[in-house]
Amino acid sequence: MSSFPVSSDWKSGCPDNLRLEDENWMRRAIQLAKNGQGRVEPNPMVGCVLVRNGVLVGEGWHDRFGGPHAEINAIISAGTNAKGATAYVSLEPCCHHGKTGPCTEALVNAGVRRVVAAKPDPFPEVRGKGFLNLHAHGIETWVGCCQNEATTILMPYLRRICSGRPWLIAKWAMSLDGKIASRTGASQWISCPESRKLVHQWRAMSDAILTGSGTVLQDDPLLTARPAGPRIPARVVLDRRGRISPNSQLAKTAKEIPLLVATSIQSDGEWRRNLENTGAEILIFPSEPAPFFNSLMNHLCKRGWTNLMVEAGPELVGALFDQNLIDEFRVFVSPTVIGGVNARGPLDGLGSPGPWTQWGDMQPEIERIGPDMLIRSVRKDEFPVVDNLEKHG
Ligand code: AOF
Ligand code: ZN
Repeated sequence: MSSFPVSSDWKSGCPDNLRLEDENWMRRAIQLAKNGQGRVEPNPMVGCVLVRNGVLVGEGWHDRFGGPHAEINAIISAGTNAKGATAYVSLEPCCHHGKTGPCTEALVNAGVRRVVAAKPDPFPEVRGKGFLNLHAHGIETWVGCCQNEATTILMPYLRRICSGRPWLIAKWAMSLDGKIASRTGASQWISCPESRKLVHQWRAMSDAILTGSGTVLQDDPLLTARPAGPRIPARVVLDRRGRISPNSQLAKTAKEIPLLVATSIQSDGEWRRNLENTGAEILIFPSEPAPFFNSLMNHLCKRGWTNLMVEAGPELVGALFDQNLIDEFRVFVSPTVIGGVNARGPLDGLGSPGPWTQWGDMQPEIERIGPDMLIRSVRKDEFPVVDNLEKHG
C-alpha cells in the first residue's frame, strides 16, 4: 500500500466539484452491494455503478459466491457505454485470478477512465495491488469515498480476513428488568411474534447458529431458519463436558441439517460415538476456555464461515464476552417485567469492570418491532491487517 500515490486519497485529494457527485454514486454502489447479503459469503458484498457524463450507464453487484464480481456485472450491463465512464466500487477491485478473472483487467479492457473505490481490500492477494494495477494502466484512481458506510457492510468479511475468525452476533430477548427467563426457566415467549420472525430471517443469513449444552438440555431447540432463506445455517453446540443427548431435536435432525458438536478431551468416548451415529460431526478441542474458543473460531473460519449467530444461555454468552469474541449484540427488550433473584440475565462469566467504552463508541441502532425495542450495538474496530494469518477462503 505504501507505494500507492498519496494524491489518490479521495478524502484529501479529490477536487471539491466532484465530491458530492462521487458520494451520491458511491452510496448507490453500497446499496446495491447489500443485495448479495447471505448469498456471497465468505466473499465480501460489493456493488458497482458506472457513470458517464453524469448519467448512470451500468450497475451491478456480486450476487452469489463463485459468481461474477460486481464490476463485471456492471460492465456487462453498460455494454459499450462503459468506455470513458467512472466506476464507483464499494471495495478495491481485485487483481488476482480467483474463481473469476481480475476485475482490474476487465475495467481496463472496458475502457473505464476513472475508478473511485470506498476501501482497500485486505485480502492477501489484493491489498492495494488492485489500485496500483489500475494506476499503472493510466486510470485515475481514488480510494476512501464513503469509507465508513462501506465498512459497515463489510465488517464480517473484514473480521475473517483481518482477524482469522468469524463475526459473532449475540442475540437475546429480555424483559424490561433484564431477565431472559423466569425463575422456573420459562422463556417462551418474551419477545413478540414480529421479533421472532426477524430472528428467523437473521438465521437464514447466517452460516451457523451457536449454542451451549445448557440451552439444549433446557429448551431442546431446533435452531433452524423457518421459513428457509438464502442460507441453511449449521447448528454448533459447545459441549466441553459431553452432556447433550442423542435424542435431542438437534441430534434427531442432524442428517438433514448439519450439526457440529464442539467438545474437549474431557468428554466420554461412547457419548461421542452415539452422537456421531446420529449424523453429528464431533470436533475435539483443548479443554481450557481460551484455547477451546480460539481453536473453535479458527476451525469455523477455515470452513469459510463468516456470520455466526449466538443463541445461547448466560454461561456461554458470558464466556464468549469474557474472551472478547462477540462483535455485535442484537437485543430485544420487551415491555414486560419478570423479576426474581433467581431469574437469569443474559450474561454470566466475569463481565466487564468498566468503564464501558468498548461498546459505546459506535452509534447503536434502535428500532421498534411491534411492542418490543431492538437495540443493535456493534464493536468498533479498525480491522488492522495481521500479516502472518493463514489464508482463508
Ligand atoms: C472485486 N469485486 O465484487 C468482489 C471482490 O474467488 P473469487 O474470484 O470470487 O474472489 C474472491 C475475492 O475477490 C474476495 O476474497 C475478495 O478479495 C474479492 N472480492 N472483488 O473486485 C467484487 N466480491
Ligand atoms: Zn473482482
